[in-house]
Amino acid sequence: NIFDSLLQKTTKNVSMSQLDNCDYSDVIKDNTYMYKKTYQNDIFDSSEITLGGEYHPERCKPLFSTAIIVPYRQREKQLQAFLIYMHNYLRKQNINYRIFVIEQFDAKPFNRAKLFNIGSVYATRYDYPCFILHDVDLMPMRLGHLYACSKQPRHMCSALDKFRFHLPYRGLFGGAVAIERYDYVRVNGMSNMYQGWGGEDDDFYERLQASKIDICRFEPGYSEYTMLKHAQETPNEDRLIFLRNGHLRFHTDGLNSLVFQEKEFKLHNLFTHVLVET
Ligand code: UD2
Ligand code: MN
Repeated sequence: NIFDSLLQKTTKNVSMSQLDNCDYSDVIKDNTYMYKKTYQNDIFDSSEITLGGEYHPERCKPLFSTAIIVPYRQREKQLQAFLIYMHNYLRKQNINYRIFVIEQFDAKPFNRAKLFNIGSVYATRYDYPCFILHDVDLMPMRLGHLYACSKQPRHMCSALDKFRFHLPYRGLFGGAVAIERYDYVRVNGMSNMYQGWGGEDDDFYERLQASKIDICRFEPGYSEYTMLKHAQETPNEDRLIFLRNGHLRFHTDGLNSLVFQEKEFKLHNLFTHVLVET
């Protein structure tokens, strides 16, 4: 039933490949526990990952193309761990993907949601039809959580170790979510106004609700995530006020009002790096 909720096909229309379609039935049945604390010491084999952190299965034709978008600033160790773990994890899923790291260059409070909007612009340039909006400190523990878009936007990390594997509230839509580009654009992306910690994920959920787009989740057994340890960031004092009147801004604050400056764009071996002033 996981498979039923996935889109039939969200791949980029690449070449007229002679290969057979990749088979995902094994992947989604495979609930192997992937997470181990030792990944940092493993010898990393980067074969088949191309410049910019893209992967394309070579033995079969992928049915899913996913842009993994990661908002980032000053979490070097976490980024290192994330890239290594995720490339090892994702290459086992037979999907086509690329990792975009959107780094905030300025010293203003961190603006997670705006960085996702910026990431969506770059992912669109690379023609990705499916976005996974992903915190840098989260790692999926079970192989079977396919990194593809479902028909409905999906909250992926619903069984997080930090929350003792329980969902704190039904409308939680933070951490790691999968959403089709079409739906992301339809709700005008996320708000650009949330600076500092908190609220931006709830605002995004409200946008989906207002457009009558329901979210979904896979079973908890497939949604176990671990969060790397870090200090609590400084909360945005205005977040509750913003949230309360957020609905007034859905159509004016988001992708259609996005302004930013690209400071640097670089293809690294394991990721596409976009450095921006917000
Ligand atoms: C929760 C949410 C997260 C977000 C946040 C509020 C879950 C599991 N997580 O995470 O999605 O809604 O609350 O904003 O529901 N970051 C940096 N550098 C910084 C600050 C943040 O790179 O200085 C990035 C990084 O990708 C990080 C993410 O922003 O993982 C979220 O920040 P957090 O991890 O401090 O927030 P947390 O764990 O409370
Ligand atoms: Mn975190």
